[in-house]
Amino acid sequence: MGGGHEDIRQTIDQLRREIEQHNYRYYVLDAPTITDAQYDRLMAGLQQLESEYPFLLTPDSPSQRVGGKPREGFATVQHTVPMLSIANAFGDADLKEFDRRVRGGLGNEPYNYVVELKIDGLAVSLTYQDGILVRGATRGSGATGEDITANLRTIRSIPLRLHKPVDLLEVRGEVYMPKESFVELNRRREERGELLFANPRNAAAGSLRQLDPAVTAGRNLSIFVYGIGTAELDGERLPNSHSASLKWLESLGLRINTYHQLCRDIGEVISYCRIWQDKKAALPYQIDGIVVKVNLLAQQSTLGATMKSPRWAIAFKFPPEQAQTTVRDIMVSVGRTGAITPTALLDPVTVAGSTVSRATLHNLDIIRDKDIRIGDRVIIHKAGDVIPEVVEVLMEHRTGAEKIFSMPAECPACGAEVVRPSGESAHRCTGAACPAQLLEGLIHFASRGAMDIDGLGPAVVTQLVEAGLVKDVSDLYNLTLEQLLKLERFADKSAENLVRAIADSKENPLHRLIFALGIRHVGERAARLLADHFGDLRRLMDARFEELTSVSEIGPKIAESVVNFMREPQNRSLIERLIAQGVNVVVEAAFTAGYGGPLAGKTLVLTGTLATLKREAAKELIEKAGGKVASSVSKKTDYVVVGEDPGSKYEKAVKLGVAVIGEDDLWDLVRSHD
Ligand code: 1X8
Repeated sequence: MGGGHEDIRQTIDQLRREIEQHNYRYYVLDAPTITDAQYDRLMAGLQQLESEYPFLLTPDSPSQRVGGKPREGFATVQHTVPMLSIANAFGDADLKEFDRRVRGGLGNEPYNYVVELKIDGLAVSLTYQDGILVRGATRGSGATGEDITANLRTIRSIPLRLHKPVDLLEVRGEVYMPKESFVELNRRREERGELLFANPRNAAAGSLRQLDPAVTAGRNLSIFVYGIGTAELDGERLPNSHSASLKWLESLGLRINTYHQLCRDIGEVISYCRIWQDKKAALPYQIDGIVVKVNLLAQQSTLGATMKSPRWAIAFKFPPEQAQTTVRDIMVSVGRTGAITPTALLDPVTVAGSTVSRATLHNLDIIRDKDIRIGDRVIIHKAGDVIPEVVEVLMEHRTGAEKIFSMPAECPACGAEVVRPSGESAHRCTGAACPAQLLEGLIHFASRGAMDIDGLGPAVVTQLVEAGLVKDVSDLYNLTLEQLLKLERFADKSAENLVRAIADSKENPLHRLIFALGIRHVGERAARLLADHFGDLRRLMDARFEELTSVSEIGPKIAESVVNFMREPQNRSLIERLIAQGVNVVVEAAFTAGYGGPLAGKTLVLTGTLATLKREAAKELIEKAGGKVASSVSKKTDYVVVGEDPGSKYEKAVKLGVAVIGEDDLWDLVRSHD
């Protein structure tokens, strides 16, 4: 198969290279050269071609990062070279003691150290065979870990293919969640009344432990690679020092942390640790110390390792940053979905480099569990270096004058009743026209990932709402230069830019609009799946629960939420207004899933092992062509697709006189669109 498609193959190949290059620029170099929308278009182009020519699909295609279906558990993998942990140093004395042992071990020959940041994430191992990512595993016990290849493939800074082929390469690195993503993830979870992650490391660990790679894909994880486990390479010489290894790994397209430095002695190491203790708060990811390594690999071998850790490395750990203060009051605020969040107002105190005067208390359960009362003396810290939180109450300071907090019965923004839905930890405002919810909804609509309207942040949105210019998101598209110029802080240029940015957002791909609508439980990934499947917002408006759940990865919770949202007359008329204003509500690709596809209205049943298609891929192929896959054969079945070793479904099809076809016939059907 595949002969006669050389031109298509080349086009697909070039698109893949181009997309991978933009991935590399964006996720590894942090220096993108195209906009998100342009990237989306390239990817849509590739997916379009791949759906028309599924036999040209390969696992290293950038469209295949999220593949496969949820699994039952993770397989165990044996690390060929054990993944050791590094011994800790808690102060200068420990570092000096480490240096004395290194000097003794090397018999007074000269040596250097490399110092690097210790990323607070999860250690993983990546194996490349002939330059292709074949396995990713957790550190686990160090001797054995878990196979999390499918999850690691979704991390865009992990190359699926190295820039140069190396026979065999096993590298180690740290997967982490950027502070900003951690804050955003917890904010969303709080809105939904879900359990919160304590810090970015737990969030990263939880995301990698997902049985469904689609969940991991939505978590914005990244990686820094910092070492080599095994490298086999014919002809070429391998690096002989740690600093040269880092350069080499970088040249292969792997993401290296740029903050590392050669130190001539332990004094320089100690200074480096001091510098980062003060500077670490400014990093976009959390670090918990500095890793110190002897640079020459030959000297590392001489020093060797104990059962637990190498003798040539040590991790300087930063002390945790906490502070004591007093809770003066507890106030509540209202989010986009009406979640009511309590916040402690504190006597100002410095923690991790900044003054803190409030701390989120998340929800009533947490206040009760920690027994936080107004007037309490408390210890606070910053979760993920960012979010001030109360760690614990200093009970020995209790005087008896402290006041117990209770949730208000009415929304502080609109006066509507406050309820606590069963099974949720959040309290919610029930007011449909609550101004606080409107404000948050508008901010979400304009945010990155949603409609991405430059210059329309929280401050401007507040201004627009207070001036009465915007009552729902569709009003944004009626804003005029004259109206903006009357507002404070707007000059000709900024007003023009905002009007243009709002107008430009009309051309956004459909999935951004669906996400921007703020339908509960519909995150960025679900929005993409819905856009791909329905192809037109008008079709999504009338989608039934059954069709929604038939979309792969869309479960009953999301489906129910979409149906409820679309049933609401206010939401329907909002969508009609957006359409009237010319906001794009269709997927541009010509071949939109389901709608008039070659298998539209057809029901197929799969049985047996197909020659080239895995079951999931066959299902996707059929659905992309507009057909449905059912699990059992009935008179309503249009075709039964039969592979090797078919089951009883085949016999039933014959008995009922349902058309029986093979994989080749399926391909023909799918490609038969006029
Ligand atoms: C753990 C870590 C290492 C490095 C950075 N972050 C970590 N969490 C590094 O080498 N730069 S090394 C390491 C380990 O060997 N357990």
